[in-house]
Amino acid sequence: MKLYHFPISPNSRRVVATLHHLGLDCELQAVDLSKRDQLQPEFVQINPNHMIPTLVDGDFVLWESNAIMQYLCSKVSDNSLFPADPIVRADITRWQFWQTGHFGSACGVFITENIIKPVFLQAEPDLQEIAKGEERFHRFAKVLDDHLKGRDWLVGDGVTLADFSVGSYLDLTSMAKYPLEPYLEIQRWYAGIEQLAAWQSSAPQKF
Ligand SMILES: N[C@@H](CCC(=O)N[C@@H](CS)C(=O)NCC(=O)O)C(=O)O
Repeated sequence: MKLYHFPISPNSRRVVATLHHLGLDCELQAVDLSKRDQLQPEFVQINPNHMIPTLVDGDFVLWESNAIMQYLCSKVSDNSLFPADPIVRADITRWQFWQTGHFGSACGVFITENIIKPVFLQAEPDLQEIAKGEERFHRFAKVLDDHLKGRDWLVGDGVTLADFSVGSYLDLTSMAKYPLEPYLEIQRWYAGIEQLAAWQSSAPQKF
């Protein structure tokens, strides 16, 4: 298997952490988004969205990080990241969809305005966009914070794909400047994710 990724991308990090946690062999190929390498014709042929992460497994090409994570789990029987129980699976999948549709897009505003623009595009953040992002961030961070009261993990008693998917943004908290201060449950939960060997070994080099 080969995974095309960009190390600081949360979308990539959660897939790499899944690979490490499952102990799967996979070649990692970095696609440098800062150089627009995702637009190279060879890569667009693999993923017409020109987005990482993208997995190639023999003749099968799979994009969308959460689909890749579930596919990787299907290769390891009895794994605890995505257990076979239908209700547990549905619960994990719910959080993965929620990350894609809501929490991740709220975090994405801060990543774009406070990291991508100043670091990669030498552009100023748009304060109106940040204000809209704040409203969205607070709406969904409250849902997450409330859910985490009395829990160490999003689903059940151990780490699952749900934690990797939703937690993947939080490594960028200080650079992206998410307004995370009021959300003590989220901070406590993420500190637990940071203790995991697979999370530590999948960490991007700081830039
Ligand atoms: N929903 C996708 C999002 C992937 C995504 O947004 N990738 C970004 C980097 S974080 C990308 O490759 N952008 C390059 C581009 O749009 O050209 C997933 O979960 O895999």
